[in-house]
Amino acid sequence: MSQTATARAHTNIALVKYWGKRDEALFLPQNGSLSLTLDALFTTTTVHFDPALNADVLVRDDALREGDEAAKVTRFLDLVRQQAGFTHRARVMTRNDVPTAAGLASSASGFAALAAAASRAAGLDLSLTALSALARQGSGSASRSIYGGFAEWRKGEAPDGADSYAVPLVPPEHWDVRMVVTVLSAAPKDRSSREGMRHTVGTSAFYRGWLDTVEADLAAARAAIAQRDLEALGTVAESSALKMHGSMLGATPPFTYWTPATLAVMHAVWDLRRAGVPAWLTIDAGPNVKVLTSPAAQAAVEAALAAVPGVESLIAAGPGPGIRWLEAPVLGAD
Ligand code: 2P0
Repeated sequence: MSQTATARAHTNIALVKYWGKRDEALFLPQNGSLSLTLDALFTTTTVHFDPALNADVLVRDDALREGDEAAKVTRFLDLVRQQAGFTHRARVMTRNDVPTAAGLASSASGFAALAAAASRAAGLDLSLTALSALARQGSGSASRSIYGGFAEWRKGEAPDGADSYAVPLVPPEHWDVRMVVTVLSAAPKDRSSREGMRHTVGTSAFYRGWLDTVEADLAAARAAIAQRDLEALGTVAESSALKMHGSMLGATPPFTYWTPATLAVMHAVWDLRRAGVPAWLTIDAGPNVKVLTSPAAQAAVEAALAAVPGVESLIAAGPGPGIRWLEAPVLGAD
């Protein structure tokens, strides 16, 4: 076996959201989702299986990581070791190329890169489909970061998760859209997406309503992407995000990831639209608002968002590539 491999994966933003699991252990979702992979935000990871190690070692962004974060990586590597049929421990070195303080979840790019690097280092030659199903078991949204451009995670029906993986819809060259991410000055989220979705599935009076419209939203998003219809895609993306966040307001007790600055940015986006600028919002399990727009309108959107009180910085991204294996390793602290 090769023992060492390096891979890079880009993060993705869901336009039709994943919110809720039907199987927590296997990371099987209640609903399908659809996303855009971004060029500007990515994770690069080297995995080295070493028979001399007694335990896995995780170095992220030049610092040794322990506790929950390392435990999740070990749990994931156990899946790879099981498939490969050996028990060697690994040294994992990973680097997040995400602008400082972006406050963006890196679990999608992180587990996609880890799946690609660890499987290759273990000598497994997985198809992209198998790689997506593997990445899913680190973090659901990671299943979609295997592919560039637009991708859809099919929820599947099988109890063992065999048919729950992402498929590519169109490559990045198909359509140049932009996503402008607002980085808000806010306290870090106090409820993980994992816990937030569990609480919503278990207690929300609106959860059934959330599920009821997902299939139609997926169909509308697929058609909009095929036709490069930004208004149609933006409309369904904004609707999906707001329905997801509405389901949290229906939970017992209710909760939200929004802050006053979140709401201020939402109003700024709606003002832009009223002024004829193509801009639609989406929000994940945190306060930051992401705005879908066109290359031509990007400057106007950035100017308007930068002027909203509470917006600390902006990150603009376009469609990015899928998983790649690299020659050079990530060098971590010894
Ligand atoms: C998504 N989110 O579709 C949704 C929308 C956040 C809101 O996937 O528990 O880190 O690891 O499967 O993938 C973030 O949750 O959750 C997420 P787990 P994940 O992008």
